[in-house]
Amino acid sequence: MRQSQFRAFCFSTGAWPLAPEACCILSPMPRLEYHTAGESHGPAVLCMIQGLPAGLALDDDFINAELRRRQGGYGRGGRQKIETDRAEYLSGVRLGKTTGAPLTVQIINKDSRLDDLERTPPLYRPRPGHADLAGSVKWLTTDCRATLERASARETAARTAAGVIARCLLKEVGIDVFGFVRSIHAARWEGTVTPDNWQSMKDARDASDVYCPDETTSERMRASIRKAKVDQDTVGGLVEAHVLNLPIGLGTCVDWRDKLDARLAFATMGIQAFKSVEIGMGRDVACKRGSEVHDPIQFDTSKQDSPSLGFERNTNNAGGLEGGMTNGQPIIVRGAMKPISTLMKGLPSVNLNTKDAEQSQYERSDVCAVPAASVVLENVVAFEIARAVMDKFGGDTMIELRQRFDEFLDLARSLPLEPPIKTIA
Ligand code: EPS
Repeated sequence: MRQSQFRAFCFSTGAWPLAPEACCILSPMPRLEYHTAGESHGPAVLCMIQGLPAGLALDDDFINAELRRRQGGYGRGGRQKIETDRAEYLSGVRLGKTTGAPLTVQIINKDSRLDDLERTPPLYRPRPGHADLAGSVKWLTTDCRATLERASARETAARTAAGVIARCLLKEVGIDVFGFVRSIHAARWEGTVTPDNWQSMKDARDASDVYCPDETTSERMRASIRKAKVDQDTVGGLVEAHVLNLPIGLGTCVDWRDKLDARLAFATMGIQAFKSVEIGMGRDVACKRGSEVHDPIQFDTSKQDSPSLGFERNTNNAGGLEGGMTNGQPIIVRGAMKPISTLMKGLPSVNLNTKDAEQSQYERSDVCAVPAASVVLENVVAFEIARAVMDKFGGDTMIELRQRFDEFLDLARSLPLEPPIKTIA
């Protein structure tokens, strides 16, 4: 059994055919995975990634540029003027390349003041929509501070770092990811992103401080954020990530846990303040007929050498995923972020010590973090794609990964590998 098959067997059955220690010996590469740690006003936020192959060159300019982009966007509060997020490696990197050992990234919090009670006081009046109330009861306290410090979207800096590192791996096999803001409050861009126009859309997005590729819609988005600020209110929106140049067959239809759409939905819903996720046409499929939803298949010999192998579609309502697997079209993931739950004017709440009706406590916050959320989505999606790449092609080293990736495409292009089975008429 190949190492990647062996790992897949262990994961899909949940049962170890041998003692777990023996599995570690047979399977030295853990599955690509990451954990984060850190509080918003603690000393740092961190992520630890395991399962990265050795020999992956880390593009620090790219990684730090994405961290800076996540800090930006019109509608942010005062915190981002304090922070200068940068990835610092604590393990798993030597001379700019991964070693194959667990990789730890640290992002320093300059606004570190967790134990300073004057600047970081207890919070007894929970904000509706925030983790405050549920967390304080869960941990049997009336002070919501510890909950909110960990629940804070500051943690997405660590997840962005993990995702950008995964993108360094994806770039090596030609896969690109592009994220942008589709809407903020009522201002929505109706344009289409395709494999032919995404590069120019990316330039347009980068010229917009709300990370939307269309300037007219960007202006309406800014106006909506300005108005919310004047009203001491907040606004949410829709963000979208497209993954391009994917080979067919990442993910699986065999086990529901590893269906790629399921993994993407899980990762998207894990982003702070996200309340829904859609793939491709999303919820609109429910009110259409099959003939209006499913993307007809054609074969284009001129595209035989592309990762789609020439199997083309004029539409992409499936968002690049059929049966939990990539189908050669771009993946399209859309997430809805609710308005930030910290309102300057507060919302009706209860003092957890007295049970008296009081307005929720105000904490410095953002009016709108949808642009930042588009960067987070882009990168958490990238991590899931990188995991699917590693699941299918595996390898302790980047050399093996690239070789297996190319070999698979050669085999797939050579189909049929056996003469078709003759059927009785
Ligand atoms: C957040 C509150 C604000 C945001 C923070 C998320 O932090 P502070 O209370 O320090 O002003 O700025 O987001 C970040 C720090 C970040 O880097 O994205 C919250 O309550 O979720």
